[in-house]
Amino acid sequence: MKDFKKSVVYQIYPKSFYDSNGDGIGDLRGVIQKLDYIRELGADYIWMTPFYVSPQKDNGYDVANYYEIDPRYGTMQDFDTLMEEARKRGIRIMMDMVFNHTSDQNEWFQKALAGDEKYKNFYIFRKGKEDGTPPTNWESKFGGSAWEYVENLGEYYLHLFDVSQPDLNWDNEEVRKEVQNVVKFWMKKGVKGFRFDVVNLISKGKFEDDFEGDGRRFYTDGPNIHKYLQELNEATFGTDAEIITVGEMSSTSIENCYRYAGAEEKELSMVFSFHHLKVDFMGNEKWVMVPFDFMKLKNILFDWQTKMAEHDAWNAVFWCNHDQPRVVSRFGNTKQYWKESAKMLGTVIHCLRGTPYIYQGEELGMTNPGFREISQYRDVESLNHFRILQEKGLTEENAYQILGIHSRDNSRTPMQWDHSKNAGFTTGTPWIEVTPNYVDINAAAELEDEDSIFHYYKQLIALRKKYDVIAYGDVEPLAKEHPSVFAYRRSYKGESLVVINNFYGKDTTWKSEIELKGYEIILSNYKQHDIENQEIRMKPYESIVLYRKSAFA
Ligand code: TEU
Ligand code: CA
Repeated sequence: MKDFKKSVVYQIYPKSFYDSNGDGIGDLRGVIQKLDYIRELGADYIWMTPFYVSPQKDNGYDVANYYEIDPRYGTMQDFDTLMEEARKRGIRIMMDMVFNHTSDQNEWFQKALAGDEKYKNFYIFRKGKEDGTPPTNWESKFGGSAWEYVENLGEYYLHLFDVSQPDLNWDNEEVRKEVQNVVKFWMKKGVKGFRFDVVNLISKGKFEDDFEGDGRRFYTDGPNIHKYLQELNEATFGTDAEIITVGEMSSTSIENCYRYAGAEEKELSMVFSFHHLKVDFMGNEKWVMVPFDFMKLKNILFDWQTKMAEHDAWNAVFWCNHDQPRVVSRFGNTKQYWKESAKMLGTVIHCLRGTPYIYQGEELGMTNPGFREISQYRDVESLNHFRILQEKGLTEENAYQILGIHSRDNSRTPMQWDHSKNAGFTTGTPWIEVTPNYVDINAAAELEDEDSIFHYYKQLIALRKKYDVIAYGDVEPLAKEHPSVFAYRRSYKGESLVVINNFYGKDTTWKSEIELKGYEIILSNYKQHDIENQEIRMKPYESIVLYRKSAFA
């Protein structure tokens, strides 16, 4: 049995991973062909974003049929082969379960639209206000109203995401049973991991106008959320101790996460939270251009680290996924210190308390693509906000700059396999353009180079397996007030680990508040170090991981 505290998850966005048949779209056979690459890296699980039948309005997060594979990605036979080939390599598959909403093409929604009462009650239909406006003033997370009017029913339906993604009504027991059946179906196929998409939004509270925000306070971590998760756990994955689960928690509170991911609670193994990835927002507003706030980043991560530990609850730790820009472009340096900063960012995350997630290409230091034209963008959220920003009065140029920083397409460009045409991703025309720097930044080159970011990530994964303190240790923030150093100590049964990182491209000095005698360096992105007594002079983006084992444990 795998221990999720010792495990690392590698995230694959199948559409952009590897195309096996030249149609420009990555597919399951492509994933099979690259399993040895993931084994080489050393990841234990592969989380794959959705590849069920879907019109792809939101790249698969709009599910039309939960029981079948979209032909673009392959067949059920390909899926079975993938499971088998992964198993042979000691890798497990984690499926993405999208249960807050379905696609409007899902047969349940089609029946609802046709007026079938049973299926209307699978979704959230409401009459408009007397003046004909939507039931509440809530905003969709992808822009515009969260309600869509259906002429022939004379009612609106709720969609927290795209208009093509109607929200399911979890207060209807039949919906909860249907969802359980989906999980059971994939469990029977041998799936040992589940990621639940925006699962803390499933229990809607009161349908009231929000005069303080966009409506999220009425449906986030809603009234029956813990009950519904416990019920799902008990009826499905809770019966198999080998299964690990992670819930994606949108705008959640830490108090709720103690329960979602608490060792004693029967809900989920761990949670993704996003507060640390809003440090380059203005409040909740993502579509702005502001430098990231390092002190805020540090405080949020430390806060979650220490409080989740106090409550015996478990974090997923990560910088990147298919919704986030590339971290080296965001918090690192893509020019002079590309390699150093990518390694430093990896160190910060992988030595924290929690299960690390690596998003495809992060282990290569892939960057944002630098798109300049709206025709290069594919993401529904980006396309909507490009329009909304200009409606708000921003110039087109400004809108491009903001998209260039925050668009989800920044992470969705094809995986950079080698320096051949299209980065070796496809022999056809890729569904989204390749980032031009693939000629230098690619897997083939990094596999060859012992000093590459790839090999550094490989070491980070190996260290977690080797040292219990990384998997199980307590966390203690260090250098809290330092304006550029991110440091912490981990401790476990006489082992201790001190992780020190310079988050910026300038030299800096830190005088450690703890005794550093007796430690050895087990990992660093530099060969030379300048440590004298308690004083550490650090080079740009330098990372040092120190380890000590006490003889008296
Ligand atoms: O994302 C949830 C979510 O709210 C954000 O990631 C969102 O995409 C963005 O931050 C808004 O600015 C999940 C999936 O990961 C995402 O790909 C889906 O589009 C979304 O749910 C809907 O299923
Ligand atoms: Ca293909």
